[in-house]
Amino acid sequence: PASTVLGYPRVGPDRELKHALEGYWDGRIDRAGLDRVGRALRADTWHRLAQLGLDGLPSNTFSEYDQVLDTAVLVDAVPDRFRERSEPYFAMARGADGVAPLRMTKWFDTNYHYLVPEIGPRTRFRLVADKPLGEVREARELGYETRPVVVGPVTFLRLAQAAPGSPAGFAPIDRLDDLLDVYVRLLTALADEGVAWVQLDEPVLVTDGGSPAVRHAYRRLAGHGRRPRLLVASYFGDIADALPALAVTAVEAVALDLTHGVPANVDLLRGKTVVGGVVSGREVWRTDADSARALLAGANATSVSTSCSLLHVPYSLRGEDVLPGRLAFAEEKVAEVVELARLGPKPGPVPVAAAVGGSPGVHELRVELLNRREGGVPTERNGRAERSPYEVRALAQRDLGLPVLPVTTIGSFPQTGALRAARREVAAGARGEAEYEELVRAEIRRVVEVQERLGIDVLVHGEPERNDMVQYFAEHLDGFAVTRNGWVQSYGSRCTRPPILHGDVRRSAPITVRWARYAQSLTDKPVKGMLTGPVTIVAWSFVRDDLPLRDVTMQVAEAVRAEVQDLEAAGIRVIQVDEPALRELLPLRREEQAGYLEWAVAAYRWATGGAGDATQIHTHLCYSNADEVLAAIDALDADVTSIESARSGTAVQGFGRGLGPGVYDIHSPRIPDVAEVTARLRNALRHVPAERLWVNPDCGLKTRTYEQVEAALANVVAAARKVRSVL
Ligand code: THG
Ligand code: ZN
Repeated sequence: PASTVLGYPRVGPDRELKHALEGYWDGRIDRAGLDRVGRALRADTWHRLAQLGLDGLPSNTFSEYDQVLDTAVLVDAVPDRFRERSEPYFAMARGADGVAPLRMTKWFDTNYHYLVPEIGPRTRFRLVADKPLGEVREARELGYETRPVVVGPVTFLRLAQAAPGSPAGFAPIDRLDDLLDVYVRLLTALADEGVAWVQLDEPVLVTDGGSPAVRHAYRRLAGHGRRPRLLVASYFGDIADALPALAVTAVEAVALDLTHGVPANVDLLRGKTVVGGVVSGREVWRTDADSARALLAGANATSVSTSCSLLHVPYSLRGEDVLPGRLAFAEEKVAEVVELARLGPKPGPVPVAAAVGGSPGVHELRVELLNRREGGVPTERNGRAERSPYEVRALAQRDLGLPVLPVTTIGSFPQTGALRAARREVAAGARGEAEYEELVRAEIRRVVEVQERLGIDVLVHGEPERNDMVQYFAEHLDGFAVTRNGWVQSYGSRCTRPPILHGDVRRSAPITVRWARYAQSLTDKPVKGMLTGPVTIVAWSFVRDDLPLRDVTMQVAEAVRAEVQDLEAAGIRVIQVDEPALRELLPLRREEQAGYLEWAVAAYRWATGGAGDATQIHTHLCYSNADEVLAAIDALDADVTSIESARSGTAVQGFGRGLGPGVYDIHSPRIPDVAEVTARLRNALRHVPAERLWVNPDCGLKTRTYEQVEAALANVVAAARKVRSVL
């Protein structure tokens, strides 16, 4: 069989693209300098893939920001407000003075974010094909024939949103035929260039619906005479439902994500090339060759590939000493693909899930203990048995002495360059722990002082000791490993280093308590303890696959629960347990969603349910598309919920407890004025009674500067006081 991969990381093995982009945005390097970095990264990728022995090399997998944005620009779906900008591309991604960027949201159930195209009835599609053609030519100059990768038309439109001002009932997918005209032109242009294969990515195939649009789109595209051969790539799930729709089209090849099993109706693809995605592009465990070969045999696969793009894993294990012999990052995965192609399919038992991830022999105890004690996942009743109903808790929390419309922040304060540098020095052994600790304490003093001066009601310590809200906890819990350089792109130039949850999770000592206690010692106002919730910790880690995710999450919940109880014992009266990833893990198929939400909510309630009634539990969730999980957010039963709504404008209502809709958007450097915040509060009061309304920004402040934060929060406090005075 032939070997290929559906895509590759692009930020650079040492985040070269990140540094170049940020340098370019800050004016430290020019366009030519940025182009040079991109060109070198693309060349290195093709050389490396070829050197590893891969047959089919992809191109157009590079992006200066995001592949969906690239596709929008490719078809000229550029909203008018960006057209006059000097650089519409980056203006769409990041905004420009006075012009709001495109909305950003999660790419399916991954931690990658794409930019949401705005498509209206009058969007004029037009082919601007330089990027895919450019990459094909660039590779050719280096001696490589490549298969350009483009987001498919159905996925593109399904991920788009209706442009502002579109008539009611309009949906971007209504424009499919117009968009297909442009894709036909693209195929012609690629054929003229002598391109043999093109890959169209259609991950929407694994979600509910979309089959009629897919059938229509690929009948039309495959029916067009002058075109390269078509590989339609599905990933992130099983496409059984949509498979018949593709099968009746003349596309030459279909890529299947076999890590989710072999579709029952795979025989319908007879006569087409089946590209078997058996090496996970999402996980970091080494691939079990026997299982992979059995999957290839079961799917009649004639090519071997990754399950999805390798964008979601780090570049390579070089320089890492983590979990020796058990992991594969992008480069190692390419080698696996090449080796599996050499070995070929081999009939055998098809595994339900390749169980190679966990630490052998350590799975036991905790989950079983938990199961025995709780009768499975703690039930609603069990969860609730620990804390009284909200009304009772609210009474017990009265002595916190808060005013109406209390003002608080989401948790993090600006991360200064000095702190980041100090952490690097500690890691390199160039700076002592004690010195670092004093630096952190000094920062906490500063954050507390700022908040007292501004008149905030519930203070935070600012999280100066944390690199990342998940990584930090992973570094302090047993069962996790962390990498030195395992960066994965999250959006644009931003990356995270996902920890690897490989064994049973245990908390051997309190993690955050001393920082919270120190901050509380500096003020008479309540200081909020800050924790990351169990669902988010597993969502943003690479997780062992030998246990159900539910059980792994419950182990993490147990650790968080212990931390909650220790914070409470240390005199912390308000504890926030964030769950920004609750929506992200929602299964792509509706039939699996209720089951997930049940255990996700149970894990959260287990984590927080050990707190007494007098302890006020807060939670925070990011992202505007929380609508599908609103009932679950409510079921978390937190005393106060803060939620991002500044950017989307949605009013969250119907919650029977405290609610803090974000009063301004922290993702932009803009300072909101008092009138604007006042208007938002007045608007919120139409949906939320005053005694339950909280006042806060819509997310953490770590990506902002102190100057911006102080100016914005001063206006927030002034607005809260103004509205209070007339209540
Ligand atoms: N942590 C993790 N995943 C996340 C977020 C997070 N996923 C969703 C959302 N938040 C993504 N947002 C960001 C915002 C900023 C950064 C990364 C993801 C960021 N990263 C630093 C960078 O790229 O320079 C590196 C941070 C570090 O040192 O670890 O600024 O908050 N896990
Ligand atoms: Zn947030």
